[in-house]
Amino acid sequence: MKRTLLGFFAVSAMAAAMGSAFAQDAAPTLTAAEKESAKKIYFERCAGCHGVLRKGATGKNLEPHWTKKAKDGSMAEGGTLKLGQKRLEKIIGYGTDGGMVNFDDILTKDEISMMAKYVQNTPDVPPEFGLKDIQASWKVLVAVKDRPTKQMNKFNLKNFFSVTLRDTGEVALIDGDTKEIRAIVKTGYAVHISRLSKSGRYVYVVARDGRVSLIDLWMEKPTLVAEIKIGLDARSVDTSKFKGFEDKYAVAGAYWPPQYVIMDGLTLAPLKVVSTRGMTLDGEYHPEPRVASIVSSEIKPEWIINVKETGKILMVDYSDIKNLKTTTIDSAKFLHDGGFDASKRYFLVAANASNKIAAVDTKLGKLAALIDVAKLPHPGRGANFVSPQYGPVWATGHLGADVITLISTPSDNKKFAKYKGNNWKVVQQMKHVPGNLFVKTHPKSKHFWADSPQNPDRELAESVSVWNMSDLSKPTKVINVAKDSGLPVTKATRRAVHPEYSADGSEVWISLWGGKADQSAIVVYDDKTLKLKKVITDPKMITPTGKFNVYNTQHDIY
Ligand code: DHE
Repeated sequence: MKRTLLGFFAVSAMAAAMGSAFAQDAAPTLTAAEKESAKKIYFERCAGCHGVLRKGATGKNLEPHWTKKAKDGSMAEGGTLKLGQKRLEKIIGYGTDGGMVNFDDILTKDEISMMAKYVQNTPDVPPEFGLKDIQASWKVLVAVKDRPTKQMNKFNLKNFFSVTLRDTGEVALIDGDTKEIRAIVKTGYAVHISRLSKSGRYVYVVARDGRVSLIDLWMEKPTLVAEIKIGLDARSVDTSKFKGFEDKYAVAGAYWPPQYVIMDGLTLAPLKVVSTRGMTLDGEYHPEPRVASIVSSEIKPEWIINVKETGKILMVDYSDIKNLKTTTIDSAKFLHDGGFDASKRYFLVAANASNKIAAVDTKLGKLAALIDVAKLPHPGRGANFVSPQYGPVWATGHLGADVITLISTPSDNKKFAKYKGNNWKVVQQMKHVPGNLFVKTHPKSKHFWADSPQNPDRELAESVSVWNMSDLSKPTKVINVAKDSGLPVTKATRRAVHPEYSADGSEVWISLWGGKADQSAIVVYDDKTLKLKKVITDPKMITPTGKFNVYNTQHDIY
């Protein structure tokens, strides 16, 4: 059986059927086939928020001590009513006010009932995936000596976009100047994000099945040159960006097993695996502290690695990986995504289930501030601009609140000295709608873009909002991207997601994330006029989500 999280799910379903040590206590029973199918759905749809071991993070704890009703009617710890079959079915079907989305349009009634039963059973523990397994999965498809020594194509690579085609497990490399798809590269299951090497030559892609893919943009056609699996479930990847270490190392973080892996930047050869298991901020042992976002400092040879469940931010010094030095910064629990401020000295990360933003001073290796914000902050990498009233700010949107939060960030520029007293304070909340995932602006733009793909209202989920920097009190325009695309209306909501700028800041690209069986599109707007410029679509354009412009990603421009 293949070593994948899904493979594990299949094995343990068989074991359950055979009445082995995997057998559960007196929870609702499932047939072996149901259990297998429930595990697959749990991994694909639920584990990201609730954790493989169901200990809870962005989503609630789903262990039997509180999902399963007790015969004697006793309450869970803290006096909470235990959930039970009916309540679970309602939650899965219709979602919650706490931000969980409804699944009644994705799962059938029977599947919802099966999932409600499944989560009342004891979670199974998937296998480890150490250096031997990682090594065995490693493939170099084009050796470094066989790669070109100069760019072999005439493309303007700076304005390429690496686009996640989520449900086909591919990325599309799209030429930003001509809008042509130059290559589609097979990556991994439910591919997640792309990051760029410091030189801008290599694209690193991470998929949810733990696969990291390395694409060389200098070849005649962008080509996959190496791949590896760093775990069974992963979300983050980055490279070494400090002077003298350009393109030398890559690092990727896994959700399962909870670990990060340091690799050779040119071949992905695995060099070191580091576990993130350990104590939370509360001093309790956690078996599944997952690696969330990773960013690469340009002012020190360090990666900033955010460990979700422990609430600890690791500053990992890669200048000597045999003697790895790590500064551990306590922040707040359930760290998720984040990005640098405009100076690139400070890194701001959402502790989303704690409704906080943690700001790290990467120069001093210390927490600079812990800022209370509205419910479920979700910045992506955030957005930096100079507010006419408050000076330099970093912005985050929220999944669970109808605002965009602006936080004042420090600056060495004397002209901003008068704003110093505001630093690390929430200086403004711009009115938006809940269900926002990503915000974006560009140093050359006067506009600020925010999506709302998780909003339950179809029209809002299919639209984006744009503000003019001179008046942030309300959006100047709400653009219905699905309508603009001209694509036929389908059963599935076509979520408008992840605004991304072209290298020169003149265009904004929005993904229209439709159903798996539907053709989707990327819709391009002129940033000055906010007018539709181009709809990029193709039969192969299935479920586009994140888009990563080479120049902007390489230089952390957002
Ligand atoms: Fe993401 C970034 C985790 C679901 C699109 N997402 C991130 C990061 C993490 C994360 C930890 C930061 C990576 C970094 O910077 O190194 N995402 C998770 C989840 O755990 C979650 C909630 C559930 C899951 O099971 O995966 C999840 N993410 C999604 C989606 O459903 C999205 C909307 C569509 C998709 O393609 O899967 C999605 N996530 C993205 C994107 C980014 C991202 C586009 C990068 C934003 C950026 O501009 O950098």
